Amino acid sequence: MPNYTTEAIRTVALVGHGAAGKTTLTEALLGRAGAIRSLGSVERGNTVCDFDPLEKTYGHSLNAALVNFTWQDIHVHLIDTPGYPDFTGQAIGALAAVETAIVVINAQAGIEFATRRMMKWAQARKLCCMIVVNKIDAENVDLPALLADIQGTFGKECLPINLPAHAGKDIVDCFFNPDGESDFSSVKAAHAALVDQVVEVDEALMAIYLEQGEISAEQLHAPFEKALRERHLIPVCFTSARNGTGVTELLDVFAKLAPNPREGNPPPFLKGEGADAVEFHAEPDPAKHVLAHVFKVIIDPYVGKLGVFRVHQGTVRRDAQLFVGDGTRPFKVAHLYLLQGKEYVETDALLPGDIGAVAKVEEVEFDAVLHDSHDEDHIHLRPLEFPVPMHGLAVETKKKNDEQRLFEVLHKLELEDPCFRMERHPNTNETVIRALGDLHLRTKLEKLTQQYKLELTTKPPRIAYRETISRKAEGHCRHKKQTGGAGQFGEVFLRIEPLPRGKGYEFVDQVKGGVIPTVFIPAVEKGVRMALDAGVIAGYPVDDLRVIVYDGKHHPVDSKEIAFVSAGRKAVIDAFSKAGAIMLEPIVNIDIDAPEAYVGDMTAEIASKRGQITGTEQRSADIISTSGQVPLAELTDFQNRLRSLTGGQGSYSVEFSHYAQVPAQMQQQLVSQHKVAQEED
Ligand SMILES: Nc1nc2c(ncn2[C@@H]2O[C@H](COP(=O)(O)OP(=O)(O)O)[C@@H](O)[C@H]2O)c(=O)[nH]1
Ligand SMILES: [Mg+2]
Repeated sequence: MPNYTTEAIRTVALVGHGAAGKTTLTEALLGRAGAIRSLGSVERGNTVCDFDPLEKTYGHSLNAALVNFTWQDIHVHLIDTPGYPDFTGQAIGALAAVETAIVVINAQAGIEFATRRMMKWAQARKLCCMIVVNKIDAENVDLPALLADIQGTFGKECLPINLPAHAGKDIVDCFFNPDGESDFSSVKAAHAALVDQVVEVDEALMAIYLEQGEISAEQLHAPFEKALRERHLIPVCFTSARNGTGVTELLDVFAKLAPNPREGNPPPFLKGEGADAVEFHAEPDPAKHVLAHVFKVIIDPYVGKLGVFRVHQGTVRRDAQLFVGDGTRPFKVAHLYLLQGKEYVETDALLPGDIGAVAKVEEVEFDAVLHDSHDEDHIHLRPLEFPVPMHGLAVETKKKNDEQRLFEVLHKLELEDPCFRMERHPNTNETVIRALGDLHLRTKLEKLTQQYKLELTTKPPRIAYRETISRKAEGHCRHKKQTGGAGQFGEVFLRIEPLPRGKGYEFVDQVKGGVIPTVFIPAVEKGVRMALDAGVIAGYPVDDLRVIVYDGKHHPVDSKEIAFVSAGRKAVIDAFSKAGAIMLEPIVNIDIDAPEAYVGDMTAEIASKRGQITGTEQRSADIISTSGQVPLAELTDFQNRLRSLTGGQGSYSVEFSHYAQVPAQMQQQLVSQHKVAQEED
């Protein structure tokens, strides 16, 4: 059994914009706590957290990495997350595993895009938040101005819990110290502001404070945690990860002030499915049934599949039997690990609050709940909201034999990353991978080629156009072949009618008197489907139409399935040619978030893309969201366009809305492209 208790555990995730210094700070914390002997650096590519070869190549984090260390008998689980927007999914997953989100701000760059974004995600999950201002050693840093900016953006409840002193060489505590020297503001003022803020959540304590004028740190502890939980307080700390200033003080903040698993907001579990689901409170009691949540899956080339989980209730022991979700067969925890960067360290038991991993369990998936009793079936965490991957690329293996392996590997990558998706488009015969941005896609491709040795070609994915008709029409085909031996005969009369948008395809058999024998009707439909799936005018599947077969002829000897397949196919093509064929394209809802100054550019951008603006909305202090509808075909390369328009400060999301008719000129283009392609074949 562990020689510590749940009360001695702290769980924190470092989040924030890229290059704020999260990975370096993690290294410094590990060093100061004595968990590593020498400090690595991001530049040399030898930090504990950026161990992936691709992270070394790019010089920044691509994955969430876990470490743990002990400081003054307190066990800290820390998750270092990537700040680059393409890898947000990793950071969001990590938020499901911790009590405290630590938003790291680069003192030199100030509040950045991902700073805001991560603060928003952390608040949405009701986490306790802290801010660490890092790089206080750097040049051109104006800390008082930054602090004012932080308070202006995230609220007056952002209060310094320590302050730089002696020209940034030291950090002084302002919570336990009522007075002292500091470089700006004053310890006394900061202390008073903290106490004032904390007692506001506890009326009885407020009365004592008003009466006595001072209050002990012990008395403040419980209301301090309450203020964190209620977001009535966001402590701000200062560090230089590079030269170690403030690192010990930050460890002290973890140990003395960060919430333990009983003090944070309870994880938002739900029991039951859909609308019937009710809130469920896990209790961080080691003696109760086990309840753990898998917030990350790693496919390790040597160890296999690892499910990384946070224990919320009960004790997970090696050799225990655990269920995955509603699964009926338990698995045995053959190996139980603590993660230290790329190292897996075996352990025997994990308590509520601990973060660890199980290996080689096929059923374990991202977001799965692990438990040891059927009482805990149907429990899941309130779903995490991830950005939807829309950035697509069509991939194909150079060797035909590799195709199956490509699907398997892509499936693995999907399991690892909730913001990565694979789609198969049987109609266009394309495998499309989707991710959050260019770099995200590129890292996946590199993994496919380098780690899995797949040779690939890529191209932009085809837009999923559709064909349909605008009026009723009749079609006919008499299929007849008499070349020596047995002949082929089948004749089909049919009618096609347009259906409303989104109604798909209907097939109606109105043949009377067995002129086409019932056994051959499926053959007629098969032929019809072949034509419609392949597309008639431009090679895209046909949608929104009804096909009514009403007459035909057969021959007692020469009628065969193949004859009716062929007749059905040609009859429907015949009808299509008279039915005013039109083409449809996918329209998406788009939301673009950008600083206020760019709103004009954003509306102009949507308008120039055959789009329509549906509204604008204030998202936060200076971020405006512009919404509209745009044809998906217009959004190829929009990511790069937005990046250059807004200097990287814009983000967007799209979701499918509906199909709409393409302009006549585009239709002509698509039809002639198809003709050229067919002639080449
Ligand atoms: N001057 C200075 N540079 C730092 C500090 N912390 C990190 N850096 C540098 O900032 C860059 C980004 O650091 P990194 O830890 O990768 O940031 P992350 O993207 O937030 O993980 C690296 O070049 C670090 O050496 C600091 O406290 N002071
Ligand atoms: Mg990093």
